[in-house]
Amino acid sequence: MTENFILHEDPISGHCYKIKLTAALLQLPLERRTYSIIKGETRSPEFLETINPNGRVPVLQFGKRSLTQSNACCLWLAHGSKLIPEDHFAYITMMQWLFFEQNEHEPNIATPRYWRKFLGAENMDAAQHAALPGKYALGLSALQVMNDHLTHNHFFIGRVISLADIALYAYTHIAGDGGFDLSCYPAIERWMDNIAATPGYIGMDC
Ligand SMILES: N[C@@H](CCC(=O)N[C@@H](CS)C(=O)NCC(=O)O)C(=O)O
Repeated sequence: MTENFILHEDPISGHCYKIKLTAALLQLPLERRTYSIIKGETRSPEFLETINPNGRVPVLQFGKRSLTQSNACCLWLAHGSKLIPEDHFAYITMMQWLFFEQNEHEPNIATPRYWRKFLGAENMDAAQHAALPGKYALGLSALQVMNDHLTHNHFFIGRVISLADIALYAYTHIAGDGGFDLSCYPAIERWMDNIAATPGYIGMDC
């Protein structure tokens, strides 16, 4: 792939990190344009008009085209690479974990991190305080599902790293910021070490 990629991002975002990690593992250059979610910069009229009418990052731009949704951006970057299994069942299984990440993992693990680390308990409204216990319970359940799977698997799809690992690693490795204790999940801890040992790995820079 020879396109010039521009990533519109906020460094505090795990979703944006997924794309940077994918590009790093594939040695794809990525130009980064940063915005502050906390300052509302993705909601400015200019951002809404020229970058993403949905007011969110990440946005991956290439030529006249662009994509939103972190996992879609990773799929575009990794097309035809070793990060996407060739076998059809393995491919669909990878997609299954990407949907799990968006539906069951991220809403319950990333959101408490954002509220605790960036918003602060004193700035959370009543609805957020009320939602927190339910999010913790569902977050713990998602981590248990991951730990059970990884007890018998090196990576999410057998022995080879794929986008399923990248997508789930992004908010798992910083789940402690949201109050989750990862030492209760030894298979997840081993898996995170395996990812960090992958050639080309980069950490999250916030
Ligand atoms: N499902 C989307 C989530 C995108 C998202 O929620 N982005 C957050 C940052 S992690 C954002 O831009 N929030 C700013 C806002 O909503 O104003 C993805 O995977 O990319």
